[in-house]
Amino acid sequence: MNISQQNFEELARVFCLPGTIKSIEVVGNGNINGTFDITMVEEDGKESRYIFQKVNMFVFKSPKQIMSNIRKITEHIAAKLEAEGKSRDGVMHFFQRENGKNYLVDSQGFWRVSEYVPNSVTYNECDNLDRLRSAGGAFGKFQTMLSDFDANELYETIPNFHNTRSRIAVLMRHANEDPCGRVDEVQDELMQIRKFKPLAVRFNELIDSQEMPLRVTHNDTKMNNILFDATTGEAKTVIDLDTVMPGLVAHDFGDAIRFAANTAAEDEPDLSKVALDIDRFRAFAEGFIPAVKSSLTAIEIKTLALGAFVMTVEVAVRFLDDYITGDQYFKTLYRGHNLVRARCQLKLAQEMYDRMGEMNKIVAEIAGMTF
Ligand code: GN1
Ligand code: MG
Repeated sequence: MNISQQNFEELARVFCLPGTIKSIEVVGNGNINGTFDITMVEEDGKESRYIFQKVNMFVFKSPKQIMSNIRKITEHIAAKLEAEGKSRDGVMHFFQRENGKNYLVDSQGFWRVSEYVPNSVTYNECDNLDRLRSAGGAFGKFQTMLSDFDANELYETIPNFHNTRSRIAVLMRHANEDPCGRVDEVQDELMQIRKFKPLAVRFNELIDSQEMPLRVTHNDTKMNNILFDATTGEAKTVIDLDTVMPGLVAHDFGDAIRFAANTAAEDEPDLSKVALDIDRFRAFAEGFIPAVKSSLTAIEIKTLALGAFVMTVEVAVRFLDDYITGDQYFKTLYRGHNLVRARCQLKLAQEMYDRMGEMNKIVAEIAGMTF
């Protein structure tokens, strides 16, 4: 990506930000978009920070639709926070241009600019149980805030995003086509996915039979998609709103567990380090379940732990699919990175499969239910 200081100066001007750019830092957390932390300084020396983001148009085919979704969602949440007398820092804020648009398309791509939430910090490490509990509360609260939001108002930003059955079908089709000659080396992984499939498509069945309601969900609940207050350690803002669309609460719970309750990083090559940390599972669940419980049906609660397994298999499928089709979707740092990620996720999924009973017991206990 060849973006010059001049490009950023131009963006700052278009989004009506005062001052000149003092520094530009690349934020390396996400696997999809390009994110930059920009500090601007005004004539009187006043400094302000902003987040500039270049949206990945290979992944998001209609970024204008994302920005329309985001505008509606953030306005909905901001109104609720205001009614509760809470700070607006609890929801992201995007800047508008003079013409009212909250994005700009230039020769480099699709850009948006958001406020930097003061004194905030993100974490990739998930070993602090209090922090996990707080993260669970924040994602749960986010879900509850949107429980009265009409899903028909939202575009489906990535069709079939958490359609596990379709994700597996696409992978198997690409495995037959073998476009990059990489399928020979992934036979064990494909076999494991075939073994997991009957349980991994359980949500498809429950949606098809209308036993499970679709809600407005976040759909990308990694720990690093939360801003924490650097002083108090409390989770304060849920970020990365690109995939907010109709989904299952179990997807949000499950994806968060997939990332946070892994004893290793999502792309750990040494599989002996990869395991399910049940204390972390419990801590996140202790934050999440009380925040969502009152609006959920019994089956939604009973399938939360299953969500962890399903989301872990699903992302393994996505990483493996990206590997065999030439690493076009996720950012990769080295050849084989997506395969390493897929193997790590499959190891974790196996752990979850083996320990489903333990996870369910904890959910039942926290929810005060028997199942
Ligand atoms: C991507 O952008 P980021 O890093 O928050 C991906 C998620 C995956 C995740 C795996 C739009 O999230 O679905 O679970 O990587 N986002 C999109 O790390 O595909
Ligand atoms: Mg992210």
